[in-house]
Amino acid sequence: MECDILTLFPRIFEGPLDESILKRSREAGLVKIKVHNLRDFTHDKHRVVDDRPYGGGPGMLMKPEPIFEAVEKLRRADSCVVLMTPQGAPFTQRRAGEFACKPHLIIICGHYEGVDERVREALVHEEVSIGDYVLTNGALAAAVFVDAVVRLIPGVLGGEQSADDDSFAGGLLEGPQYTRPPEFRGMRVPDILLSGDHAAVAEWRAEQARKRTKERRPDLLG
Ligand code: JFB
Repeated sequence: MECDILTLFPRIFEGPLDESILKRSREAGLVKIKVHNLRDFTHDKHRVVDDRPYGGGPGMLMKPEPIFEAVEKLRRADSCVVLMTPQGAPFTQRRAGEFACKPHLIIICGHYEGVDERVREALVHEEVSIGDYVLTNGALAAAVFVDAVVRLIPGVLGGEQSADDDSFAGGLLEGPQYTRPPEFRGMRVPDILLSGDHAAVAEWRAEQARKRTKERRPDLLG
């Protein structure tokens, strides 16, 4: 997969994209992520990317010209252009899996109060929101989006960390998990996990997952 990210704050991506799984999958060539500064697509002396909204109101909007110039330079016939916005469709594990199948993503991070509507009309295929809370801009949302999508690309997770085992993958939350030692500060690991009975362990885990999901996220049970 190739992924081009358009932002006014390219440095926000330096941390998340250069660590751990994302770093390794980039080095292995499984994903090619490029971060572009939208100011590089301006032509005026002050590299202006924002302007005041017609009709008045507080705050500034992103001007259409730098975004159009960037997208028209980067896009191909098979590109999917995504806009991060609080008005977007909720981003879910299912959506992440759909985006992981796209050969080329162009992600527009909004800033200020948002983008000129003509960007949506003419360039954007999908509008996405990572959740019902308010961020200061779209860059952190895009970093979350890319993280969730890239780890679903075949080969990105090693055999040991399979995406199939994740919370949500089976539509349920994961139950409790333990590692050594078998007793820590008087707290015991459940005997069944030490029993070596794989069928019994699987049944216990399934039951714990159902119980935890019912308690914490009954909405997931439908
Ligand atoms: C995304 C953004 C802003 C208008 C503008 C661009 N789940 C999410 N919350 N907030 C955002 C998001 C996503 N995806 C988000 C892009 C922009 C927020 N802002 C700031 C906040 C409220 N209303 C500008």
